[in-house]
Amino acid sequence: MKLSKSQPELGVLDKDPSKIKIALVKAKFNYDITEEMETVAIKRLKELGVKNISSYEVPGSFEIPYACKKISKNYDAIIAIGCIIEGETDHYKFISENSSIGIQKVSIEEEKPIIFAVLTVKNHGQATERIKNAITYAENAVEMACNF
Ligand code: DLZ
Repeated sequence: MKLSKSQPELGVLDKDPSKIKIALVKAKFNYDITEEMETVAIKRLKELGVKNISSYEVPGSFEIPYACKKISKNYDAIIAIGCIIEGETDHYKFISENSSIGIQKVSIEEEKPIIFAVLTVKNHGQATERIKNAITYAENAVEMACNF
């Protein structure tokens, strides 16, 4: 049986991926997850022909929108990587809401594609299972940078 894919293959690209500039902004909180996601994303970007790749680190997912705003003019797309694990306090809610809304706000304000690669999960196991999603996030960044 053929497994269904959540997304179709990367379509036609209007630009050559070797000409685009991509930045990754990665939260250090839950570093074992975010570092691995960064590695997976960079590998996929290189497979797709992207040559100009820069990485930035911020303390946690809450700081991602600000960093994206500061660097956005220098890149064709940004991949925002974070991992927010639900705890026993409301911190999870505040960080995930502000991170997601902040990223979208910066993306629209700066007219820059920012890929939302921030995991919001209940536990470490769920986060580990989703590290591979970074492949799709890399593809999303290339598609948006090349076609818009
Ligand atoms: C403080 C905090 C907590 C409790 N949990 C997370 C998390 O699960 N994921 C994440 O990326 N960051 C977390 N942080 C850190 C905040 O994002 C932020 O760095 C601090 O509140 C300082 O502004």
